[in-house]
Amino acid sequence: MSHAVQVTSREAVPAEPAARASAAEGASGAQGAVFTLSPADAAEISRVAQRLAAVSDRVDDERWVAAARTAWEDLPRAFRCRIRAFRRDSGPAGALVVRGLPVGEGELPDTPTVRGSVQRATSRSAALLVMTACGLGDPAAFRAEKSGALVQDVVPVPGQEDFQGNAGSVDLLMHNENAFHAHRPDHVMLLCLRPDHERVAGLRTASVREALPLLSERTREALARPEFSTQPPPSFGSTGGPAPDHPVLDGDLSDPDVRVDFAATEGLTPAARTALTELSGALDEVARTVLLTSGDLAIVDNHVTLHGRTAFRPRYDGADRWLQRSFVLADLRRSRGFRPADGYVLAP
Ligand SMILES: O=C(O)CCC(=O)C(=O)O
Ligand SMILES: [Fe+2]
Repeated sequence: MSHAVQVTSREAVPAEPAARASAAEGASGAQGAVFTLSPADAAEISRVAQRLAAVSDRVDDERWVAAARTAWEDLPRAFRCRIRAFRRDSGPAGALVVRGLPVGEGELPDTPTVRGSVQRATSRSAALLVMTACGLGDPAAFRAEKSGALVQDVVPVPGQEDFQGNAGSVDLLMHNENAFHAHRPDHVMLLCLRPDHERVAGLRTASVREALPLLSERTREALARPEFSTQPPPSFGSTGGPAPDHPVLDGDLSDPDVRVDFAATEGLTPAARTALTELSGALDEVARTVLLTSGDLAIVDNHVTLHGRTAFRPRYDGADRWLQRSFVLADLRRSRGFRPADGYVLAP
């Protein structure tokens, strides 16, 4: 299972992002790892999610999250095993798409169009996200972003087309989620309720595991020095001062964590700036694009994989692209000092 790569030579290990796509379990092809639910498992998940949605009408109710943790145990074994395996090892692509989740496609209301839109009321899709968060760790949110809701809408907003955030519809640059934050999510989950009209909006993911062999040793060393500064994304309000300077690559440098947001991270030295440019090129070379469709859940390992989105054209007619998003913290206790009353919301 080791992802350690030989990093002694620039050409040592060619990445193979263009490997054949395959829907097989664990396959890591052009779309990364894909896990397709059987119809029987999807039906069982639907029953569990509907039961859970009926337990309370409020998502951000700690008792509902506790009920979701219990309900996770009732989900089909194959699904739980795949999620838990991904938690242990997110693979070369550091991302997994689960296909065929029951999001109630035919019964969905119009896609929201307002900025900061969140889901406070329980629903089948909210149940799916919060149960899965409990399988990966615990759900979490940030008070300063989308009002700290555990289930957030990712929808295009009129007038925000050029915004570098999930309300926009131009290319969204590659980023680790909340890269500036000491307790950034361990996993980002994006559940597709509706694709865009033209089916061109692609979730892009790029793993440092696959980009690393394309980087020179000098670049890897430069990225491992704490010579980078990352600003909070525009979706955050004020966070009370700048985050400390940090390295982009951290940990075991044969399988490092990556921490960068190409819209918010700057190199503080000429070598750091050059290294960022090289990293960006390498990530682009290994990036995968997946056109999420209704019932697809993308899970991104935010330690090793960046994500972004290709451009699309919203119509604001109620049938636009609609994802729901939740964050996961693998070890909630570590962020206790940021979470008032031991809740799920980090503040500031
Ligand atoms: O729209 C997408 O596919 C991804 C947006 C994004 O980066 C996010 O919601 O965190
Ligand atoms: Fe994001």
